[in-house]
Amino acid sequence: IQVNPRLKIETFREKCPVAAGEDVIKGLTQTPKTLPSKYFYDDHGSLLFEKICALPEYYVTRTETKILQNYASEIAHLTGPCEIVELGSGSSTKTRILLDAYQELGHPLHYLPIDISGGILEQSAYSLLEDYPTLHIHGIVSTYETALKHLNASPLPARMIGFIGSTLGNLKPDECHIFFSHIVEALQPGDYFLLGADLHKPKSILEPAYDDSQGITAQFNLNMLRHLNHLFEGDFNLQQFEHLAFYNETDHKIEMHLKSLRSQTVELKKLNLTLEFTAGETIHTEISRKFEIQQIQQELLDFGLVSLHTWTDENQWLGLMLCQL
Ligand code: AVI
Repeated sequence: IQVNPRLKIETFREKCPVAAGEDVIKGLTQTPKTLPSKYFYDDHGSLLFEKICALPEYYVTRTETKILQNYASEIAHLTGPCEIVELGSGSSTKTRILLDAYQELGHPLHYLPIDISGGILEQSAYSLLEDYPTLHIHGIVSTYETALKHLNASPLPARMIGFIGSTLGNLKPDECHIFFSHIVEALQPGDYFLLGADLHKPKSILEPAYDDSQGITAQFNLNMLRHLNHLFEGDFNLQQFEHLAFYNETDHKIEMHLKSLRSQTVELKKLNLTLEFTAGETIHTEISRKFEIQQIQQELLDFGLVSLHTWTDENQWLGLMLCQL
């Protein structure tokens, strides 16, 4: 029961677990085996990701937070009053910096967080409502694609879709194009897209960020197997897989894999799937691409998104781009 008149949360679930698992079957029956990175994010995975964001080696969150702290008021001045939609909102920590900037200008606050993990979305929504007395929240628990299709007209003169945290890097080039087309469909002419992108940098910075000394990223990667066990009655033994992360310098991307430590058989009962692993065989669980600003600006332009301004940090490790349709 939702009792707060300033809060509405909608959930769009995929129809049935077996249909939802078609991508798992496809990924695990091909060679080399792969899994979609969306399966990182059950509630536990989302909490582990929050921990990653606070790791000393994981520069992404810290750097983007600094950029937002320095330039959120410029963003609010450029867009004027607008509904803030956030894809992959998680704990909405960085969004507070934007909300503060819009609040300071006296703009009405309408926030539409979208996250696949309902627990973290709801928790952060309640905490935001306490801290921002004029804020209205309409949350959507679903995949980005589904949520973008269900957006109603913005309650304010404009809408800004935020995709920060460099999650763009987790999409393959063809997925990126499909994603941009969904973004454009959810915007009206004059609306905004705020995109955070992780930029090229030395391997010596990148690899520790995805293979940290406390082993939190390893837990995050392995949690995908626990999540699949839960969803599809599986029997992955997490002790028998190991986290691997390395920078592929040719394609400018971090690759994460899970390596089978021995030959073993794994069953996912609900999917009617029996899998054989050889010792050393890997499952590719994530890519995290690193970009050049001009390359993304050109891609965005191909979708009619004109870059208004790009902000960066002192090391030029991250770019935050504001575009307009
Ligand atoms: C969510 N995404 C931007 C993170 C990244 O950096 O690619 C996911 C992540 N994977 C391992 N560490 C963090």
